[in-house]
Amino acid sequence: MFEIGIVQRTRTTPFYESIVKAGVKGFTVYNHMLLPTYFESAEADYWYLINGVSMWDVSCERQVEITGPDAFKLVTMMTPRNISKCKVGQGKYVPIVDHNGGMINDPILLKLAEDHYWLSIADTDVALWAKGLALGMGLDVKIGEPDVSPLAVQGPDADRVCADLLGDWIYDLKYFWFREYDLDGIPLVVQRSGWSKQGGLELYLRDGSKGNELWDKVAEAGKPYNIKPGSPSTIERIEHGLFSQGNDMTIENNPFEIGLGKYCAVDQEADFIGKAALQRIKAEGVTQKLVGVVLPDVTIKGISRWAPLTSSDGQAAGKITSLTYSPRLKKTIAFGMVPIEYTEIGTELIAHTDQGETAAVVHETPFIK
Ligand code: THG
Repeated sequence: MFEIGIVQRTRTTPFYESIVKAGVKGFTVYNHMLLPTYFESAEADYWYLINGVSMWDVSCERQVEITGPDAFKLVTMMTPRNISKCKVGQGKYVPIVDHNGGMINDPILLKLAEDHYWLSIADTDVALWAKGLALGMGLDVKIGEPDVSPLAVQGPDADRVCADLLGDWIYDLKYFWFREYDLDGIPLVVQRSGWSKQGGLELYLRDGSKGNELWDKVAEAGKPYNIKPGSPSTIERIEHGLFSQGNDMTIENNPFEIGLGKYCAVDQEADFIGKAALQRIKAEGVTQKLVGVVLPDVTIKGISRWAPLTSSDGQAAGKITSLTYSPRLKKTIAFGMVPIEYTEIGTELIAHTDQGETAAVVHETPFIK
């Protein structure tokens, strides 16, 4: 194999020393920052998440901070989701689209005050988009990337670890709601969230100099529960139907194609970028859709590039966007972006993977409920 050079452009995280000590074995780059990919092995890490609890350095979930008198106006303009009733202390999953309705990002919005918002972003440069919009619209806002780095605690035992560390109040947090908390001088925002369906919280560290201190405290609180270092699990997220910007969707896709139509209030009173395009797409229907796919004849652990799909009579039929072997289902599962005529459950397609040609059958998502 080869090495990827790490320079200033590829930022390290406040937890870097700790994850190296914990035995991180691989990284990817996300929002120009290192994101651990695995510690023991992808599958061992997955089982710790499913059966217990794991802690993830997800500093790369960067915050785009929008403050100022016109902050609410700008955030409203940036998403098709109706956020008019979002309360201070509440978070919401908010797709961001361009004027064609193309997916730019799918962050979580955190409303810290009436004039103070964070967009906890996936891997595209939302701050630049926000700055361009603010400039073009003549809005009175400040946009920046604050010193905030999330540490996720995920798994069936995650709440117990966090309750031992932070207090029983964490049980009262509803999904995507958050509270500010000072942990012995470590400033945090604690939210019920995280990129898995195993439950848990994310601790947004607000002082990067205290990353290793926070890591140690979580690891210590997690000891009785056998907490392990981990990272967002490709296996778990495909099993449960969590889609990834840049993999399962790009700016070429609209939210209706990827099942995010339910977050698009195209007829809301407020104006937003992409409104006319999404109204038209909703009325006309989509030409392709993201579907589940099962590859019954092979055991493939993953693909690094989109794999073409064809129909049984040799027509182009889209592509596989993400793939994994599921240890719980004991089969290879995937997502595919497929022309609408091939999206019916049970449709038999052919996948052209880098490991050969194989059958691919359209399946509902999530694979595991
Ligand atoms: N946590 C934080 N920031 C993030 C992510 C995160 N930024 C990058 C990426 N993940 C953003 N994308 C998502 C995608 C899905 C979800 C959260 C962030 C998610 N979805 C639930 C689901 O699909 O079932 C619930 C959505 C809902 O119905 O409201 O959790 O993970 N801080």
